[in-house]
Amino acid sequence: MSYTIRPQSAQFLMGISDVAQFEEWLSKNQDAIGVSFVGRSNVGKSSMINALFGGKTARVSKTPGRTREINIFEFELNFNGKKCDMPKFFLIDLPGYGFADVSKEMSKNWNELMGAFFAEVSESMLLLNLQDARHPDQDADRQFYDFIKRYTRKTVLVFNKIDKLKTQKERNVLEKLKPILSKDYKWIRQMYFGSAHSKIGIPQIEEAIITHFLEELEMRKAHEVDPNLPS
Ligand SMILES: Nc1nc2c(ncn2[C@@H]2O[C@H](COP(=O)(O)OP(=O)(O)OP(=O)(O)O)[C@@H](O)[C@H]2O)c(=O)[nH]1
Ligand SMILES: [Mg+2]
Repeated sequence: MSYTIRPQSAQFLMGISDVAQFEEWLSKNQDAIGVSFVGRSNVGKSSMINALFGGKTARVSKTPGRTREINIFEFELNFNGKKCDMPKFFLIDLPGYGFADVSKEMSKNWNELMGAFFAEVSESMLLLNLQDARHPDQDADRQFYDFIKRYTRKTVLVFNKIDKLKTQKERNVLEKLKPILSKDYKWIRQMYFGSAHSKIGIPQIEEAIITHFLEELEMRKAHEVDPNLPS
């Protein structure tokens, strides 16, 4: 592939903790193209972001539930290893869901903030959902899909921490789950096995993200030529 994520190019822009702040960001970035990471607390969102974008882009936590804000970054792509002339893309680290110990107040805040995010953010924002390869398809994951199904986001599902699976039997459980999830959640486009630690699946996930961006840019170009095209 000629396009790659430009290593270490992700710049932190802001952390958003309430709906008003999000809407202010949105008013300036209505057609943002990007990728947002979401998953249960501790599933490895920040680690996966670091594996894809380089170094210490996002903070990795020892205690679950660390990322409570919407953390927004922008980053660039390389073309054949060199910086290329393209718009910047957004990388968004969303607060984790399904953390058992959060207070009522915190989970209310999550619902409001994520409700606004999924309802209002541009359709060009790819959703990258991480699930734990050892404990996939948990109640919290299903509740999350119930929560977002009315927004039908283009979604890529990654089973992270695959390095922790030691036997073929454990992998087979995931292989069997794939068709079930595709049937239940039609908006999932692709599923990958990944590991932020051993880097399994990272090139494939990177390619899925970039392919999405290129498609979005193509669609915009086509719309400029013929504004009547369906989006
Ligand atoms: N074995 C293994 N451990 C991982 C992997 N990815 C993350 N971890 C570990 O899982 C823990 C949580 O990682 P984070 O990246 O902070 O997870 P998060 O989803 O961002 O967590 P919150 O922001 O708290 O919701 C850390 O101890 C990581 O080192 C992986 O692919 N394999
Ligand atoms: Mg995190």
